[in-house]
Amino acid sequence: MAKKPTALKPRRQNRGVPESGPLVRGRVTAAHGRHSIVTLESGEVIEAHRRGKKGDVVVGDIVQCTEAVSGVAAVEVIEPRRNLLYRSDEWRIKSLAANVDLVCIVFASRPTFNPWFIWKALLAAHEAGIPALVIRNKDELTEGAEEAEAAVRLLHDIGHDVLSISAEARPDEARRVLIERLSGKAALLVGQSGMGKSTILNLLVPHAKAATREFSEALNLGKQTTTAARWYSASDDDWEGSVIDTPGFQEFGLAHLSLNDILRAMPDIARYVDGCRFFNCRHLAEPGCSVKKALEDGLIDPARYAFYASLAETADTQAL
Ligand SMILES: Nc1nc2c(ncn2[C@@H]2O[C@H](COP(=O)(O)OP(=O)(O)O)[C@@H](O)[C@H]2O)c(=O)[nH]1
Ligand SMILES: [Mg+2]
Ligand SMILES: [Zn+2]
Repeated sequence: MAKKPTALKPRRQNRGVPESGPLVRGRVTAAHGRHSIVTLESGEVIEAHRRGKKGDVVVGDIVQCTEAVSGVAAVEVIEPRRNLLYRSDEWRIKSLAANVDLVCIVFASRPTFNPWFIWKALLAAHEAGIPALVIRNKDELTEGAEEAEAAVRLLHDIGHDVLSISAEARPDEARRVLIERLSGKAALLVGQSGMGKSTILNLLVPHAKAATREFSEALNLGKQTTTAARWYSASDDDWEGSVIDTPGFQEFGLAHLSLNDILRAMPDIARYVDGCRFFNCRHLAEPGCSVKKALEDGLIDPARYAFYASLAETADTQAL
């Protein structure tokens, strides 16, 4: 005899969720330790804290919070991240931002730029699975222009996307070409300090300056205005999208990448690995290396090889 079906009972929706009430959803736009600023779906901006030993939130995270009590809420859920861009140093990995559509690497001939910074950022973006765009800013300057042009040419030859603008000398044009590329996207600006990231942000999101002050007040950062990434959304007549500004750090460490990761992100080197005598060749000093042969034949840019070698010497080869 068929069993009588048991009546369906509504499942109590309180797994891991406090009894205090429904959760509200929003985007983390600034974070400092356990403190964060969240823009809710309603448009309201609240302060939210992460409690206990749970992982920290990252700018760009979509979170679910308790309803704010006297302006402060608790982050209960961090929704799965589409991607996470990070850099590392010898000691630790530093998350930069999550859920980003495009990494914009900004450089300029002045004050000074380091091609390795650009190349490292390109590797980090590749590893995180995020498309990248290199932006040469201040292109009206004649000092250092030759070096900057050579850097652009090399990047272009490797197959990277490069744009040349002047955020100050030709702001309207810069705004137009950037909007064309960034429309509907969340674009993260990275680069050494002084390259013009914040200038580009202000060009794209005119209310950003005021928002920066509000972030600092809410997170009690005082005058320290650029200690971490900040997410700004634009919803103007001519464009919609988000721009994430970051402080200018001098190094973009890649200690988290394996030799294989590095090669996958360097097609100008990887193109030649097939002829190596040893399958586990690191292309440094091994005999019968087809990468070294291509370098000697002038097929690989010597600066790119030097960059590869410096990373490969310390990279983890276990994954090879
Ligand atoms: N000549 C020139 N200077 C610029 C341009 N864009 C920005 N700057 C200047 O470069 C300096 C650093 O800009 P900032 O946006 O703070 O750089 P960040 O450190 O990358 O955020 C500022 O003095 C800007 O006025 C540009 O297109 N041309
Ligand atoms: Mg800045
Ligand atoms: Zn080799």
